[in-house]
Amino acid sequence: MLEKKDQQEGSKKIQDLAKDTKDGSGQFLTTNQGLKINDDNNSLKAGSRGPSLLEDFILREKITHFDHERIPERIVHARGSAAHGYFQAYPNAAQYSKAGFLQNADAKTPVFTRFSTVAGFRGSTDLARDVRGFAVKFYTEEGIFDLVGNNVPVFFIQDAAKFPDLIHAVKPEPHNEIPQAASAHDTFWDFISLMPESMHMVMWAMSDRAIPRSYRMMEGFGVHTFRFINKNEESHFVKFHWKPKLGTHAVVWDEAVKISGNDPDFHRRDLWEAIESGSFPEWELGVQLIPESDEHNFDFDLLDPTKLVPEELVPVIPIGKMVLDRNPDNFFAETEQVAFHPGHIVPGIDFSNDPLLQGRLFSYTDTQLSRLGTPNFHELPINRSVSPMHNNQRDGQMRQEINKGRASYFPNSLGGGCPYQAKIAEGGFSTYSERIDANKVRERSSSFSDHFSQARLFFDSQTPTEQNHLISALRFELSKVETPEIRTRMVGLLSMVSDPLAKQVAKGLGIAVPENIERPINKGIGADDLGMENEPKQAAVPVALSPTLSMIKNPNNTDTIEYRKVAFLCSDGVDADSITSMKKALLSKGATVKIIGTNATMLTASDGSQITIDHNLLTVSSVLFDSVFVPAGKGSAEMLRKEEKAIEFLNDAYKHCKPIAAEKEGTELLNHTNFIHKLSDANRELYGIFTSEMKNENLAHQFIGAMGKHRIWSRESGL
Ligand code: HDD
Repeated sequence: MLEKKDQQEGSKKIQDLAKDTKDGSGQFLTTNQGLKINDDNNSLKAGSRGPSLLEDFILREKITHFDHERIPERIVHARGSAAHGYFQAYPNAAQYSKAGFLQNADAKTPVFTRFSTVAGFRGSTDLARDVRGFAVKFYTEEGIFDLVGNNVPVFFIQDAAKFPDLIHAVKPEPHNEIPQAASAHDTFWDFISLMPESMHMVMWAMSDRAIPRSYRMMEGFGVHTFRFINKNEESHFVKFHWKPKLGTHAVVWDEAVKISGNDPDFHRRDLWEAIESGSFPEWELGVQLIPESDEHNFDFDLLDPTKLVPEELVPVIPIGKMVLDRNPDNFFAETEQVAFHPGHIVPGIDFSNDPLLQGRLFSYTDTQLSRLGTPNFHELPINRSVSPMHNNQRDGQMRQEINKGRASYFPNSLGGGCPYQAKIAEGGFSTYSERIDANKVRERSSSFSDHFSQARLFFDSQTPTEQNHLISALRFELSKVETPEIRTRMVGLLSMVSDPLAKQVAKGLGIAVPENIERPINKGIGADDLGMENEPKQAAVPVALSPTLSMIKNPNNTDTIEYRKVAFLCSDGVDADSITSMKKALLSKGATVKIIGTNATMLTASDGSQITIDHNLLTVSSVLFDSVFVPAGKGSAEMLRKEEKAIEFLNDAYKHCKPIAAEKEGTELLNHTNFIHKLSDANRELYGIFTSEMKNENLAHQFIGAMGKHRIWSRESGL
């Protein structure tokens, strides 16, 4: 939680933004030129029924501005949400990198963090099966540092040259612009089936990682190997990890599809409401550090972005935490105009030669030129540094700064030699002096050619539940593919990852796993064209299983239920005490309770008291909640029994493996569901159904315990 003083004053960045923040309350309406407007409802006309006059400069200004309100959306990651917060280093961080923001454990560095989906347009659903962007802008005292990562630690391709192809393939098809925010179509799988290097990332994208429960429950990764430079100017390779305090959790696919209809803003709303309610999302920043001398000690290449470094080989060391504690004031000015760039670094951090990263270093400034329209985008309030910024760059569209003096060049004598260069001791940035001795070649290193071992490590490390979800996702996606050859090629590639996986997917598609795998390599689309010297090979991975790759087994998950949303299904005649006692127990653990009623305003409880309804049953579904409670109350249970939507609510909650509790007469409602009769009294609790015919203190305890496990996965396998 923020200290009171910080909340009032805001961080240095919030104070910086305040210079440009405007509030019209208590003010006159004016034109952009400051002229007070007397009538904003009527245009200037020749007579009250006559034609409008061109002279109407007030109308023209208003309409012209409106006509230009939109800017091009991001070519990827168009759909996103962001929040302000701070990063605070742990005392150990200073030894690993000389970066200023890692030196002082008492200092809070302002951050602005944007989460996004990749493929969908700006208005698409939050619950698309997709990778999520996880981009953090650190406003450090030494300049901006952007950590522009994803919620998946690897990428589809190894070289930036393939990025436009990948994105063309996954975006809606060019002839009919279908489908929106979905990879389940021919062009995507055509491309993937010809790109064996994508197989590891495909495993992640088809796993439940691609349908997170919340932005607050996602891990984040810098993906590439970067460098940390310490005070002795020594370099270590570094991989960045964000570990969420609330654990890493997902929804299930059927739920994702239904959320998209019920509330396409589900993740955006979740982030916004959590921050508004004071339940601030938090992540720990961790690093895997590898000395330069160990660069070649792995069975994969550290420069290959389709590989991760298993945590069992190199542990993640926590070096700080990020807390998001403030929603933006204005979506466009902040979330839409923020410009990230993996090339924004500070002394103490540097790049590796990962060819994907190297290409990104060009792309991000370039894209802002077309999106934000001018090289002066760094002057936008959300993008400007809180550390002093002076140079000899001048002019350009929308220039805000008024630079004084005659000298806009360096060296100069007319300006006293200013602004002057900083020595390294004064904080001047100097690139890590890496020795390079090589021929110029357009090639890919043979050390990049094992495309399957880590894909298999990922699949094998999942629980059977997660493996089943992954298999279903592949069956779904490939069933949407219309070209049979693409399906066959994909199943062939999958068999290089895992036989059981390929067989299961093939079964769902009604095809056989091809005996002679038609690898692209054999069709002349492979090695040479992809610049690979060798055929895709398989190397032994030194760990057989990596539990951190599984969400269900993830050792970082805790049993917190903070800000989990619980639906109380109610109608008139509900028992007010039953609501109060369960609510009290849930709130004490940080959960949120919503009263779902059969109208939009008030319920009359059995004791005659009035209870405010949060949502009319008509407008919500159980997919929007983490668990369901049916309180006691004969009248309420009888009314709900007649509501088809109430029964569907419970059936879906059961199907999506969510804990369900019911008290006294509330339990009667469960008799009308499609699951209760499959369960014996003895195994109900095992399957996350908690009922008490009598008032029972234990009920809340059991219910909360089950919510802490996120889902009751035994329902999928056990029945
Ligand atoms: Fe990228 C946006 C993450 C590869 C080119 N990328 C963008 C965003 C994220 C990432 C999170 C959204 C930032 C925001 O919220 O504004 N991108 C990644 C990761 C990659 C990656 C983790 C691989 C490890 N990207 C990548 C490549 C290229 C790009 C190889 C081009 C060669 N990415 C872009 C872009 C975007 C972008 C076109 C679109 C909007 C923007 O930059 O500002 O330049």
